[in-house]
Amino acid sequence: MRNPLTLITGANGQIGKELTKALRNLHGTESVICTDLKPDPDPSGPFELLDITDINKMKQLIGDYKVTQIYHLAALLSSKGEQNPQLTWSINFDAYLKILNLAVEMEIDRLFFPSTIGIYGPTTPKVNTPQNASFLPSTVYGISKLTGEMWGQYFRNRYKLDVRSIRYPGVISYGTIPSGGTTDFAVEMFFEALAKGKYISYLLPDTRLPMVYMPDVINGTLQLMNAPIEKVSIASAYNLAAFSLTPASLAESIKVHIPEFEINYQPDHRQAIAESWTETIDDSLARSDWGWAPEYDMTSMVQDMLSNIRIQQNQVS
Ligand code: VAH
Repeated sequence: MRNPLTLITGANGQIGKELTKALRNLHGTESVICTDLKPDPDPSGPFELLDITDINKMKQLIGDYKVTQIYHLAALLSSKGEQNPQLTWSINFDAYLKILNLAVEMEIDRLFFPSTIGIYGPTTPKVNTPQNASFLPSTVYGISKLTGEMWGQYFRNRYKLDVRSIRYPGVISYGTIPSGGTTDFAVEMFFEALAKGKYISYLLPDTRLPMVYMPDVINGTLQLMNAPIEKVSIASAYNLAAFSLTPASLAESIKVHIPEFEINYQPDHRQAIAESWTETIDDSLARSDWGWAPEYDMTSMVQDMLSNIRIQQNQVS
């Protein structure tokens, strides 16, 4: 494969910011072109405004920068996506199908598509969710991502486009606070515990969800993208997770470090979304195909989150 010149959509987001750092460390700042709908207040390298529904602008950027690989992260997440289903479909799917066609036309070497545990639904086995099962997602976010998975597999089979994808569980990180998701509580809780000593959870205490810590997300994503194609047995999307937690178990883990921390519960519309997903995942195919092996469990993640948020806040103050 040619020396990668990477274009990232949704680069200002929770995963985009961290992936940008990792790719620029690997390949050099100028080899990663970040794009997003809004300006990056703190760009660390090439940045272009891009509305991903503007496929002509994307084609122009790919040509201008001689892009060889794309990480297409731009999307509306599960909770925000329900506020405007038609817009969510337009952004999360219609735009993606145009990008798949553009990737073939522009002979892109490799394309990453983030899928999600949001593709699981009420008929999906809740424990040790298999790689293949009944998937009837209840959100437009999940429907758009499941459809995207199937089109990615089709473009690999029909047009030999090298599409790679992971079903991300809830992603926990300290660099960028996520928004519009159902798993955002697992990030918000840390910041509120440190700032106010209390948190009101929008999910019930025993709502168990699969999670992964950002360093493992980045390492796993790059492992998949750098794996020899013969190791990538599927182009739909790999199940992946590191640990599962509930709002109550995460609160208990935080209390080990902040004994005075208090949590209360006021479930909202996101409770039904969370209950439509699953609790634990079988990610054995990712482990056997390309060596997925998370380093962080909940205990080590909590320790790392709290210490890094404290460092971040001392730097700001
Ligand atoms: C969301 N964080 O909550 C995203 C994710 C597994 C959930 O896709 O919508």
